Amino acid sequence: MDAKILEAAAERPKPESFSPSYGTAGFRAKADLLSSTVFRCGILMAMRALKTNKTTGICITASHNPAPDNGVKLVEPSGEMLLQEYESLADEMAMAESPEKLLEIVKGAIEAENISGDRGNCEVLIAFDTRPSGESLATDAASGVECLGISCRLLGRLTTPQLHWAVMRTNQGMDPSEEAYYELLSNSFAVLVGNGFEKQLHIDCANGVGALKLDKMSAFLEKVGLRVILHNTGDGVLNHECGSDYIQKDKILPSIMMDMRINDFGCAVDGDADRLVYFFRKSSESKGIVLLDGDKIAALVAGLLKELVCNLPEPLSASSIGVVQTAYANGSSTKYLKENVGCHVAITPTGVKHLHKAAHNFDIGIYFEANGHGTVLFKDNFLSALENENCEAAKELLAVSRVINEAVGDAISDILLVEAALNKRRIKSLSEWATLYQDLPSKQLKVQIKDRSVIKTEDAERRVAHPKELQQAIDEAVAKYPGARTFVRPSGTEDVVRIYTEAQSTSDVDELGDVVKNIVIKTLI
Ligand code: G16
Repeated sequence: MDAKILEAAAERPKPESFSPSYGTAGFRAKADLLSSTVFRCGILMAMRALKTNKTTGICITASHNPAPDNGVKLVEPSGEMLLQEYESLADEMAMAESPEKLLEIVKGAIEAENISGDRGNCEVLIAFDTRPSGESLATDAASGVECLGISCRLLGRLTTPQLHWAVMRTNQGMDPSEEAYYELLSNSFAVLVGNGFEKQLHIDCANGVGALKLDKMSAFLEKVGLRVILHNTGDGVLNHECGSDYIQKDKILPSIMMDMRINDFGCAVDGDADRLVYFFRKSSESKGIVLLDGDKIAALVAGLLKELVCNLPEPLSASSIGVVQTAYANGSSTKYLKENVGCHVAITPTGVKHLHKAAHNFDIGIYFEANGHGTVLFKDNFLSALENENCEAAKELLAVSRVINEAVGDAISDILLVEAALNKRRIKSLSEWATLYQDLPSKQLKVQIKDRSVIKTEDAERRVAHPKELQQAIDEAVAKYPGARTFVRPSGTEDVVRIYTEAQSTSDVDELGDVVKNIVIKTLI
């Protein structure tokens, strides 16, 4: 192992001025900086496979980031993201300045973790998205895995959630193939919507890997009555003026979709198809859209699941349902979930890794970030209890648990969940869904500063803990706008500081957003 690591690491030196840091969802940077980082992640995930004697995964993607970026998402044997306790080891390995230093860290970790040489069931699955740099970075990751003497399987292009799903299924001893994914999801969807379902859905694929996979899946979906019309399928630039991040932040229809009619159902995924938002056109003259974001998806799904749980016999009807949100959740959605749906609401910092963990605290844990990243988790003993029930509600809850990708937020599986929920709740149009509650006006801005890591946050990122004068100035500004809310946090995926404002009117939101942006610039630039 020692010679292999020294030799392979020397072939992929860490660029001198590059300081990789494990962020919200793994490492991200300009693709040409990442060879050393990804190689080292290969070693780390081989160590996790050896430690657990199971299959782990690596996905080469920068998700919603611009095309020249790339990144790496790391997958535990459960199919979930890398356990947070290993993030500092990932940072240490990525930052090692020389092959010798890297080897010292790896040997130290192997000893501390008591990792044996037993290679029984170990394997690492590796996939990549459509970025041009994907394949060669996947080869770097594979070299890292092979340094520890275990095998890896290159699965080619997959969406991030498909890779998470394949890892989870492999460790469950179930068929992890793409074919099995399409079959399970569409068959479970059919159980939920029954015969005679007919629907047409426009999907903005962000010019990403989702286009390839939705195209493959379309035949399966057509059989169960869902006809998908795919846009931004790869001819344009990845995530550029298209995809879920663009639609959510700019609320504008991508030019290529101007043929959509006002009553058409539209949705958009991001570059690696782990986020989903829905939308419809405001008018046939303008490019403006009405957005149904992750908060609206959570409200729709929570309503359905609550109804199904209420229809179960006692004591199952008292099972806990919780929705996990972040500070970005619109205040109206939180109020609606608590007061109208009647479920628990928990707030965590941004990042699926935090929401996913909190969702495990409920029998049914629903989590969606406003940006459309989310899924539903079911406790194992709750599912076992459902297996022993013969009622319709139990059968439908089991079908929901199969439609959904419990490993991680998955736009493809979430489309089926949304469509099933609209069907079950007899919601006929997106405008009807939009009226479940009225969003408070809100806005997101980005500012680039010299070093965003100087900002430290607290209270689930709702307040700045450091620098203190930044929060003081924000408090003074927000106090002038009744019912307003604002927060500032450093992004963990892009080199920007994000600013969120919410207020009673659009003019207040615009004004307060600008005020806070100036405060950030004045305090930190
Ligand atoms: C990733 C994470 C999400 C997070 C988003 C933005 O999404 O998986 O949980 O909301 O980054 O994070 P930040 O505001 O720190 O940049 P994706 O879709 O890019 O993988």
